[in-house]
Amino acid sequence: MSKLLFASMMCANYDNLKKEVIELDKAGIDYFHCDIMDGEFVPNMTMGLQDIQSIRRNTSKKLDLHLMIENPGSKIDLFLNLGADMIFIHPESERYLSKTLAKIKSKGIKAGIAINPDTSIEFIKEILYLCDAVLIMTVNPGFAGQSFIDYVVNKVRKIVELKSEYGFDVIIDGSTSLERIRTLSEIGVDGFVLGTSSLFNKAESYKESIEIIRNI
Ligand code: S6P
Ligand code: MG
Repeated sequence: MSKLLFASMMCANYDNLKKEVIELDKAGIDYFHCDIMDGEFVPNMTMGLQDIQSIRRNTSKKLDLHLMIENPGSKIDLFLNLGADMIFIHPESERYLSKTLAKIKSKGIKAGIAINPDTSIEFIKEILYLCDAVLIMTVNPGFAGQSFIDYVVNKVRKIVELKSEYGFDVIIDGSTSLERIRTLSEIGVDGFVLGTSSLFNKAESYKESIEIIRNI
């Protein structure tokens, strides 16, 4: 089964960001996943606008932004001209979801929602028809290297069942080990954000790791 693979760029080596981007591109990654945090919605800060611009300059592959910030709608203009192909906002921090999703789409950018482990399907159902993708967090957002939260799998199954009715892709973000990628692919998940659990800080090269993941 073909899977969309997203490289979680907050896990990259920033001493050599350009080299990292070129290697991941050559290794066959589909998306460069950029985690943007504000220290408010999540207790951490990671990538900034200049990091995204640098990545954009060095690859023609797709790039997505995962905005873990308060009131993304009030800052969305900052992110619309960076060359992103897809932008995820969190419904937990946005009062005007449909308005912000529509604004993203009006620029020809795919729009998606990212949902925390504890966010219910009922909470998001109304706006699923506007989503090109749903990014399901299987860790609490903010940090790499956390443990997978098992109870989210039940929700993943239910969201996958809604895919054909609403027409969105389901992507998993958080602790996506090879074993998890295998079981979640079987359920019908379309893509995975790859961080320290399966791509970065490994003995294998990016090319070797991506080949292993594609062959699952
Ligand atoms: C975390 C962020 C993610 C992480 C990724 C790290 O808030 O949204 O994209 O970078 O989950 O992966 P791992 O394999 O270290 O958990
Ligand atoms: Mg992310």
